[in-house]
Amino acid sequence: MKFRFLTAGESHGKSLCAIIEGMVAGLDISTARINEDLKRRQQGKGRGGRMQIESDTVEILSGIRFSKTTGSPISMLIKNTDFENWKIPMSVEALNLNDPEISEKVKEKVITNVRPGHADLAGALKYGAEDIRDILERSSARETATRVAVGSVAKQFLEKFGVKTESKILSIGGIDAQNENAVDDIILQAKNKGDTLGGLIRVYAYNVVAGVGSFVNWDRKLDGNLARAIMSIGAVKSVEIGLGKECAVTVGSKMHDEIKLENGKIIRPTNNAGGIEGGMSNGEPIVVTLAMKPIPTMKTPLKSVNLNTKEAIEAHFERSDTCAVEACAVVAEAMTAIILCDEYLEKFGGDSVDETLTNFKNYSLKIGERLS
Ligand code: EPS
Repeated sequence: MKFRFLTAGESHGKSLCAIIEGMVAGLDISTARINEDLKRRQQGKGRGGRMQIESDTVEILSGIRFSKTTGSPISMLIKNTDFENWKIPMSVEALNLNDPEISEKVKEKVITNVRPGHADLAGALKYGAEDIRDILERSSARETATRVAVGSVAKQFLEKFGVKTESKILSIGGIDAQNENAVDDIILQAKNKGDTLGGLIRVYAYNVVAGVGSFVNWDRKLDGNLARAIMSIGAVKSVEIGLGKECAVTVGSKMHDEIKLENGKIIRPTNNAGGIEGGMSNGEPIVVTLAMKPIPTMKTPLKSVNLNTKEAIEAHFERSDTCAVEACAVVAEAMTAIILCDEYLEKFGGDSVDETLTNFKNYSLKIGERLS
């Protein structure tokens, strides 16, 4: 992996942050573009109260000078405005719990009622947490804001190579997204019932050059790397490439995309492969479809247990979104861009964007000759 990143930060901690390593030097980065993507992630039908509090913007701390990358690690910060209300229960320093006022504020935010569908139960068992907040804070989807910021840097790199990523909502709660009124209705119904909704999202990457990824070993396969990246988004439960699971009920003659000649050029009239064959891009648009589950934090909670007292209780609820499918689409776009950015850097190498572009142009010329 050439382009890599780590994120840190809790949902109600002081801030979220990310460090990117491996971005080449000399790439123009627009902070405004990063902020546009962050804003897109905050929008969408069915979002909850937290998004009213936050207006996510990035502060770049390193790796960029006069708007250009230097080749050094890029570090970025996104502040949690809500932290103002969480200073005591999210304190980094040990607190004087003998002070009744402080102790009360800490106790108020202790969670012992594990939420089905979230990281709470397994996380508490794994890390030995008695207060589930230690698990909830980091497993919260708030972390995806940092991924969107990293994804925006990846997108700005990919644009130099003509690659564009895009996402589309296919359905929400089983309703075709084109039927906007019905979608609005179903979200309102779910909200009134204290329930939540998931949906189907499709991500496209256009103009990806053929030959990115490889068939020679499992961990170099582009589809494998994309699937892992998309599946790593908290609420995602399935990832499909191209025709996806339909391939299981489609005969080979209808499944595979024929290779034809048109005016002496090699073309593919169909794209059931979703732009990936043999773990490599084949020059057609890359098409990834993902299913997002309904958010497990519900106003009308499911039955659960108190992990400390073993009493039957209702799962914890603080605040949640009824539906965050539109936000998830922006995150999925970001993860797709991150993987493609890494693959481009792997294939074309270099330490400055000019060097990477020169390598890319040479390769494109060569394959262009073979395809026409
Ligand atoms: C989110 C921030 C969270 C939630 C949501 C997504 O903020 P808070 O917990 O303060 O309401 O709104 O995350 C979840 C519901 C979850 O279960 O992870 C965000 O920034 O996208």
